[in-house]
Amino acid sequence: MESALTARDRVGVQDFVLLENYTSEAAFIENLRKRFKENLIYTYIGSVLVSVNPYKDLEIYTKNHMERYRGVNFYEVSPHIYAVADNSYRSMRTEGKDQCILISGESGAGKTEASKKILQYYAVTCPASEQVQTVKDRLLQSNPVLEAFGNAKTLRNDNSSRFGKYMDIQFDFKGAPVGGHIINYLLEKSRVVHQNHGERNFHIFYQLIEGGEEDLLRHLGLERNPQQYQYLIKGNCPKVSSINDRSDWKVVKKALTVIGFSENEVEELLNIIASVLHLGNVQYGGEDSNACITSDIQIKYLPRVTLVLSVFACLHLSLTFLSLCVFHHQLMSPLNLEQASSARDALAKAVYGRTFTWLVNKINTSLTYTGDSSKNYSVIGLLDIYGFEVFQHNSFEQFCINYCNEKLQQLFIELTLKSEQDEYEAEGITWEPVQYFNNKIICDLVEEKFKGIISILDEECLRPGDASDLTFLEKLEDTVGGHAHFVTHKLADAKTRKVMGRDEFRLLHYAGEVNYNVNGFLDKNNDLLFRNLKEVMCMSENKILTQCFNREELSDKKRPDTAATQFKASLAKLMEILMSKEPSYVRCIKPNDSKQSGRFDEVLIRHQVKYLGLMENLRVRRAGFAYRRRYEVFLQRYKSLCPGTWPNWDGKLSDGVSTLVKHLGYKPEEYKMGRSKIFIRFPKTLFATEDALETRKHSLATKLQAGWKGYS
Ligand code: AD9
Ligand code: MG
Repeated sequence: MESALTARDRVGVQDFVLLENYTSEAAFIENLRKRFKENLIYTYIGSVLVSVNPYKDLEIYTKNHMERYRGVNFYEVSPHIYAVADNSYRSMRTEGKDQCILISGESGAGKTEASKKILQYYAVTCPASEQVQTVKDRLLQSNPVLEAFGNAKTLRNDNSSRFGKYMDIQFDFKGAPVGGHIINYLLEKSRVVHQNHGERNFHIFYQLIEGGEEDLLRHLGLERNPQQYQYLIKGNCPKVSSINDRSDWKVVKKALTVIGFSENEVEELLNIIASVLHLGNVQYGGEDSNACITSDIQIKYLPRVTLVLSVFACLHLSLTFLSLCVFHHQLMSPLNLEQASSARDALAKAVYGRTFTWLVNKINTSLTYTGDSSKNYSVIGLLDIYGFEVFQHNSFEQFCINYCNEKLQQLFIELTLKSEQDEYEAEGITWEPVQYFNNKIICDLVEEKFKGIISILDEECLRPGDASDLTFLEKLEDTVGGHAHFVTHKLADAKTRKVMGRDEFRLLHYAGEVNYNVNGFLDKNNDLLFRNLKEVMCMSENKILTQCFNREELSDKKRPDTAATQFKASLAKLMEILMSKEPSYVRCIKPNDSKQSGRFDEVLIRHQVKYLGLMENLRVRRAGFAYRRRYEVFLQRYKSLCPGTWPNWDGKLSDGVSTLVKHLGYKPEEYKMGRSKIFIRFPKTLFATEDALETRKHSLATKLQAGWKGYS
């Protein structure tokens, strides 16, 4: 039998707090590497779970595994995502406090997979009646639907989430999941009309074209070839080897039925998807001064758009003319080619974006808790949001995504430090503060009122006259030019200037430097759709569209908030939601950039360890004490090592633990007794105790075996 010591040598420690040299980044990475090599992708830092994407299917998500983690204390079994799920569940049940599990990490690190594993865990292990089973099924089936419409292949991840998702799972007093609610954050709508090289549009388009039945495609006027559609060929990547669009289509269709979509609703939804593709093929010709839709294309595609959307009104006119209201007179002003193309693209983005929101609302309705009207359920929230992103070309979308990651990092810093501090205080243990980088300074740079980047962007969006992406850049230079985390070509040193365009600004994020190209910032932030296009959409007979575009919006004189301001407000709300719950963390790491199993790219991993703040996290956790355990748990585990506490201890728990550790020879400087927990200063103390336990088990097993042999 392998001794505990050799096993530790081979597979590393399962909790980083047990690392002897806990301040060494090299030791941290070495521990990750050892475990990764052994397919042990999970490791703790205290109660935080660090997960490394294996890029291969591991046999660790079976029903047996789920059972192994059910109701078992965190430290009794090896680290696992199920342990985090179970721990949150038990805290919710025993302490009655709402929980949330925050999953973070860069694009492709495994956040969405982790959130799905957690959901599956609850679906399998929680009690269920027939009604609950329906909720469980719907919760599970919401994933393929939302992924079809909200995920896409990017250069970083073949199944990249292009929207943020926060999902509440609601549990009744018996601990059964009885409902759910999803909040979605800023879908990357620009992908509908444009994709970078090597990337795709949202999965649903390819699924429909590859998997859709002949009759259906005929009805929608679609050809079974993605190359036919302008909106699908921008990235020159119609097929992805890891994706089977045809079988995914079947999964999505079934999921829509399970969630409760009627046949009519599915038909109308697909009409919208098809219409977006047809819209993309509408091309303009004629003089530059005014656009006209090229006649053969017009005949071929525009009627299809009007037909599938059931808009028999003047879509043609609205795509080539702008209607203006001047002195109470309606005037029609022709659009030039560029304006007409962008009106078409704006319509496609608006239709898709609003349909996505409709879809989320529809799923929410089907997940609505139908129990008591008073809220007598508890909640576990799952946050799976787009990870930090750096591409060759970064635009408004990356700016928003990375800002969101800054906010989450800030929350992590505040909550881990705060809760740690609270624990030391509650237990009456002296706290030693740890230095860490607080990224609040970057959050402020982006979101501060009047002076932050979003405010400046809004100001340029609202300013009549010559406002442009470049004047926005100049304003940034004037206002935040002196900020330590902001650089432009003009302000940069000679070396940086070489790698920066004149139309870019650089932010020094907590996770690294990113150059953002300002082209398109104003348009994307304005997110305007001509009024007459909205009017046409309101007239559609497609029931989904009439819910997405309503007349009230037309009479609203107030200019809607810009995209960035809406996003900022939704993030502020999200922070409030998360702060009101007890958090658990899953920190995902991507092992390499080539999506390969078995490759441990040290430089890439070191970078993530740094920006996820894992070393600081570990130092905070170790500030003074490597290990802490509630008295009853500690006693239960080790009581067999001391005749005074074995088999049962009847007295005060703390006295039992004192008796036990004295018997084990703990020196006074090695531990402290808190109010409800024992705090152990050095890992080696605990290792010695664990080894003693192992030896005892081994000798017991040997004796038993010998006994049996003697008996037979
Ligand atoms: V993004 O910010 O949405 O672009 P995620 O969500 O962090 O990103 P995702 O969960 O989609 O990444 O994982 C990327 C791919 O890694 C998956 O499609 C799987 O192929 C692979 N993966 C991730 N986690 C696991 C795992 N636990 N086991 C096996 C995994 N494969
Ligand atoms: Mg994801």
